[in-house]
Amino acid sequence: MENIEAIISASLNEVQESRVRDSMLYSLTAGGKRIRPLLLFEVLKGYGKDESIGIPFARAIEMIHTYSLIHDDLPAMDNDDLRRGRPTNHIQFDEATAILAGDGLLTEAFHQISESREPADRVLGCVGILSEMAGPSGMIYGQCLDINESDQDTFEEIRRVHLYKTGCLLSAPLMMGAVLSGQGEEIVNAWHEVGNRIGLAFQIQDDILDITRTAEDLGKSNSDARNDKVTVVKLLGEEASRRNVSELYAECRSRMNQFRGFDSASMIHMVDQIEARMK
Ligand code: GRG
Repeated sequence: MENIEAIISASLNEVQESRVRDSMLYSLTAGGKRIRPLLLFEVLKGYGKDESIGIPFARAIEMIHTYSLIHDDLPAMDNDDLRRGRPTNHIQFDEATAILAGDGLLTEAFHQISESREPADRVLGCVGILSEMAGPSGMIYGQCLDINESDQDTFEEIRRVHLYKTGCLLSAPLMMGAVLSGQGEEIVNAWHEVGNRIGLAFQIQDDILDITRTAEDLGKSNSDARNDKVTVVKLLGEEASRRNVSELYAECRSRMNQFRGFDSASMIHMVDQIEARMK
């Protein structure tokens, strides 16, 4: 299989040339960490499947993630001007094009999945998971809670925002990988639980990085600090937050070790890398 950058960059090769395609490609190829597609490939690898069957789904998840970042950066949302080390999409292009680029990435994601030649019940299972995790009962619900500050006073309320806004899109590739590997509902739900923990830990890490690293290091502006948002780190303090992150990743490793027929070595290596991330 080609490397992840080649796979993601080729996603829009068949799309009509236009300003909106340029704008989609600008953000899609801006050098994200590619954690979500890599998680999908790790699940397939662990179950001994040919990783290349995951390509349409890996592209789809990265497209949806990229669309969410483009829309999140818009003036009507966080109004950020730096993302992945570059001007945000609406700064580089314009607001209308950035909205269309997000819409285009979201729609094209499901077109990519339609190209899969895996058994139809598995493909359909993935469509159900991805649309639920990205949609109004998943990431969009999280974003809806996030833009309403009255929903974020307590630790539990903040965790709920993280679970939906961040966790759902990290659970989706794990769950899709399990479905494509022929796992049943119970195991797919168990992967969802792993994704929830990665999501919570990932977001707390993000909040720690926001106060310990510069915008230049991170390649993105820190609108949470600008908007004086309540975060887990502000509520618990940095030390307790770091402990919480370690505990959550330890739980993930332990759960991954318990999946029958799953060789967890490579996935656990990836979890170690996510835990050590500096951006
Ligand atoms: C606006 C539809 C809509 C949804 C917004 C995902 C999201 C919901 C907003 C993005 C802002 C944000 C801080 C989300 C939390 C998840 C998160 C930490 C995203 C950044 O993911 P990384 O670190 O980014 O994987 P890269 O750039 O590496 O891909």
